[in-house]
Amino acid sequence: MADNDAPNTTPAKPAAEAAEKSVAEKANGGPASSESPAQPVPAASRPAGGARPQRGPRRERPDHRPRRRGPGGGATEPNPARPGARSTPRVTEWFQDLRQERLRFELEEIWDEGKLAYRWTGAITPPPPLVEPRGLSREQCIEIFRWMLLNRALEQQLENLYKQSRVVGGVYFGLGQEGCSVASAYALGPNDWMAPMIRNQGSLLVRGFPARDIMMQYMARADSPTGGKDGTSHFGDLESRHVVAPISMLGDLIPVMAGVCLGERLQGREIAAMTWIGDGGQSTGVFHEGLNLAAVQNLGLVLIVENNLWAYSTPLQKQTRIRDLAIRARAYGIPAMIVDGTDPFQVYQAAHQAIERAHAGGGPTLIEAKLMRMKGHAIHDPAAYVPAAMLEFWRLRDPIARLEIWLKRKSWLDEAAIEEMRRAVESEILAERDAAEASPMPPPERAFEGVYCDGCHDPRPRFLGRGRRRP
Ligand SMILES: Cc1ncc(C[n+]2csc(CCOP(=O)(O)OP(=O)(O)O)c2C)c(N)n1
Ligand SMILES: [Mg+2]
Repeated sequence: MADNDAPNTTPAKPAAEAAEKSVAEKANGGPASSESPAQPVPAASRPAGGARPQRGPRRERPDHRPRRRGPGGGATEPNPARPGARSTPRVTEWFQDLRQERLRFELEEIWDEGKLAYRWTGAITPPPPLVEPRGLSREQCIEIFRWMLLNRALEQQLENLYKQSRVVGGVYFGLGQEGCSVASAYALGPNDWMAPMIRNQGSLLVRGFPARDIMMQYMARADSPTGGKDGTSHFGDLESRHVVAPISMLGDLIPVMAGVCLGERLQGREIAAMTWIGDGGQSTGVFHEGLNLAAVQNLGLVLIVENNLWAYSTPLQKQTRIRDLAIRARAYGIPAMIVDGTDPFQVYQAAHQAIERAHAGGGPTLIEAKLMRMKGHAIHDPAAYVPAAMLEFWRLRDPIARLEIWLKRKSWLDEAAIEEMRRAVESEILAERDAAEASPMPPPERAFEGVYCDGCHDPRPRFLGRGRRRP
């Protein structure tokens, strides 16, 4: 497979580079420089692990109307036929490919001893170095690395707990996707919203959920975010962290998050609402409906398509004939970016740009992150259908290993410092596991609580028509 559907605008055109540069410069309060790390970006600032984001001052838009901007994030070109109107942006303005390497491999369907199998052909080459981070300081790069280590250590611990029969239900892994989960959520500001999917445990950690919450949830303990009533990562926090819980029906989070943006706009605020979807989930009808709704309403949806090449046992080739899922954005008139999902700096850069656009009332962005699901669909799936050579190719693109090499080359962390960080992360996870295990199972009666309102709410219509009175 070679990804070849995207418009040939790469490497980034000068206009796109200039736009990115100005975003990065704005964020840094000065020109971006890889040698002199930038100051922390306000949109990325967040409380330390476990702390809750505070609601800061918000941009008021009293007329409730979004600021109209071109999908490229900047103004579109004036339309000479209709003075005052703006013409449709050119292709180069809607599409950016930030990648350093193009993937060239083939996956063929074969019959092996009467069984369906796949053959992967391609060169198993090492990846290029990570791109220079834009708008991220040295400390922030190291912080991202630490979140990624924590993400992986958490999932390893979940696997152990499952094998000890302590997990109720299955376990889903984001192995190989940690850089994407972490760096995308890292770009969100405290007033933005997110809705993770099952592989985005890293985003939950970045957003301030302690690892014990995730473990307790998987073990259905009484102190878990859902009090033991739901499992896996099916929990959120609407009050302070602005996290909508995952929805099992793939694609449904897209219109929900579009609705979150609309709700905020009706209260005078332009925010970014990030959610993730897979290559398989992109085939649902609600993906198209939700994205179109966000597009026509110019809502600040930041949709990250994690193209990990498999949807359960269905390879991308069987899902769609296109290879670059980002080109679908064109159908909705919204901008798209392609990033190497194993390079956290590319992911951050794209997410940051999309979030800035959302804050400025510039509407939705679709970001396709190319990466690989390095384990089965869930813990029960050994993924024997994935060819070994394909895994070998992607193992060289392990996001943690790539960032580790990059940090060492930069002399920002040496071997000893990395070892110490790994140990600290490991003991943090063990302490979190002990705390999670100390939580009891919920009492059976709890199953009857919270099903119907028993006086905890005062349900009344919030928005009444003119002339109507509250009952
Ligand atoms: C609408 C809908 N159809 C089918 C499923 C069952 N299902 C759950 S996950 C999954 C595969 C999803 O693949 P993808 O979107 O590529 O995400 P990945 O698991 O690779 O991260 C399927 C088919 C579902 N949850 N929702
Ligand atoms: Mg997939």
